[in-house]
Amino acid sequence: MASASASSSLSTMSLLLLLAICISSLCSPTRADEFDYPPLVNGLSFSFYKSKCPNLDSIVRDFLKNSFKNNIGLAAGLLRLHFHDCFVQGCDGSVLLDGSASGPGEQQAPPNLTLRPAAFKAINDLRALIDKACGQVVSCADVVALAARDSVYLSGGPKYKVPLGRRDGLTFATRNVTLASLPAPTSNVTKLLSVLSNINLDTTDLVALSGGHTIGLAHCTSFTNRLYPTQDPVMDKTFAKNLELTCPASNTTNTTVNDIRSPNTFDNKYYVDLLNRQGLFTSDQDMYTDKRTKSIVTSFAVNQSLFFKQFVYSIVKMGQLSVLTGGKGEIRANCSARNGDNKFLWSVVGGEGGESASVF
Ligand code: HEM
Ligand SMILES: *[C@@H]1O[C@H](CO)[C@@H](O)[C@H](O)[C@H]1NC(C)=O
Ligand SMILES: *[C@@H]1O[C@H](CO)[C@@H](O)[C@H](O)[C@H]1NC(C)=O
Ligand SMILES: *[C@@H]1O[C@H](CO)[C@@H](O)[C@H](O)[C@H]1NC(C)=O
Ligand SMILES: *[C@@H]1O[C@H](CO)[C@@H](O)[C@H](O)[C@H]1NC(C)=O
Ligand SMILES: *[C@@H]1O[C@H](CO)[C@@H](O)[C@H](O)[C@H]1NC(C)=O
Ligand SMILES: *[C@@H]1O[C@H](CO)[C@@H](O)[C@H](O)[C@H]1NC(C)=O
Ligand SMILES: CC(=O)N[C@H]1CO[C@H](CO)[C@@H](O)[C@@H]1O
Repeated sequence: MASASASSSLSTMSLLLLLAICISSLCSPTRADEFDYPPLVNGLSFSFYKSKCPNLDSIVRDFLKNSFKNNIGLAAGLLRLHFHDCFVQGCDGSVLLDGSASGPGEQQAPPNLTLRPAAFKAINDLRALIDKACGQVVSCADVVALAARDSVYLSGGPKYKVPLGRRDGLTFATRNVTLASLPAPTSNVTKLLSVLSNINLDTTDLVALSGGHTIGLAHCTSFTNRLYPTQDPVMDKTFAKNLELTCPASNTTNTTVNDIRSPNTFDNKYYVDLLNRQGLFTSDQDMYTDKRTKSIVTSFAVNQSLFFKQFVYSIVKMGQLSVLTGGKGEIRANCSARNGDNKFLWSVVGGEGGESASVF
């Protein structure tokens, strides 16, 4: 490689170039830069906490790595939490608000009843660790986005960067707003595309983001519309028979896995399921029926790299939906409560300048 006789100015230049690349951290052993990213929203950046909380990445990664050893299902819970946060009035952490203080928040609306309590707990636990290391500088909405990212990576999926700098919202999402913002699993592609187009997500985003169903669980009630009173003719017969055993009409309290081929691994097998008519929800399987989405499904089923590449693009896009930045919103002391509703805030030291003072 090192050729002494080569033009010295050229080798100096390439050395400098290599150095420059290394300094901009592209030289780390595990690369996180192989993907295309959508344009970043004003106020968000990949290096937002670089000086304010230099160990943020490793705090989140190490905590989740440990947590997933005992409960890999938590990864699915955290990924879904980010989706719900972003789809309902933007990625502002409002999904985390405990509604009991000021009326029903997103947690009380039907689609969210199946969000995992362990995911909410993990966000609060992470928040406590981050506070201890850096003070109250990282928003809960950013913690959710980071936790979703690491859930994908630690489950076998792509390693990607998330832009940071979101602020936490002050507005509760009402039950109605939540219901209108989150599509039901009984939706067909027409309905899904119409919901997504309201927030500027397109057909490819729909297919790529639905790939989140490569991990996690679903309750029978999310898909028994395809079993009773009549079986959905699109569904594979053996698959349907097994689902009927898991979810007999007389008792639909059970759960089953979203992706029968590799339920805990973030891979492209979800799309292989769809090709085999083993998608769980109408919203999943209809993407292989509808002409607008069928070829995208097939392209992801045969090429995992393509799926990963598109998933990264689409989830970073999703992660920037209606974010609050700059001086908007706040940095919550407790992810479950707005600072103004937080009885315990007086005991918080090292809070973000000015914010705690204006609370009471
Ligand atoms: C396109 C519209 C979508 C619909 C209709 C939908 C619907 C659902 C439903 C009904 C469940 C099962 C809830 C239950 O019965 O327990 C579920 C689970 C899940 N969804 Fe989606 N989803 C959609 C998009 C997404 C997106 C964009 C992501 C993330 C990128 C995602 C990630 C997940 C995960 C990881 C689970 C498993 C959660 C767990 O095991 O706790 N979903 N989804
Ligand atoms: C919520 O939606 C229901 C049914 O569409 C409607 O009756 C109710 O008035 C709405 N509530 C609010 C607060 O908008
Ligand atoms: C899709 O669902 C909507 C209701 O959300 C319904 O009006 C429409 O007929 C359905 N389209 C097809 C092709 O099934
Ligand atoms: C729940 O699902 C399991 C696994 O498919 C099945 O063995 C069990 O009988 C189901 N429980 C009920 C109450 O149907
Ligand atoms: C359904 O099955 C579950 C688990 O087997 C059981 O705990 C529950 O009581 C059953 N519910 C009904 C309505 O039979
Ligand atoms: C799969 O997708 C990747 C990423 O777009 C692309 O570079 C590669 O050529 C594709 N592979 C095949 C076999 O088409
Ligand atoms: C955080 O806020 C929730 C909701 O108000 C409350 O139940 C909980 O006790 C608070 N946690 C801490 C550590 O203050
Ligand atoms: C809109 C939607 O997905 N609603 C579902 C939310 O979860 C409950 C309980 O699992 C279902 O009954 C709803 O259909």
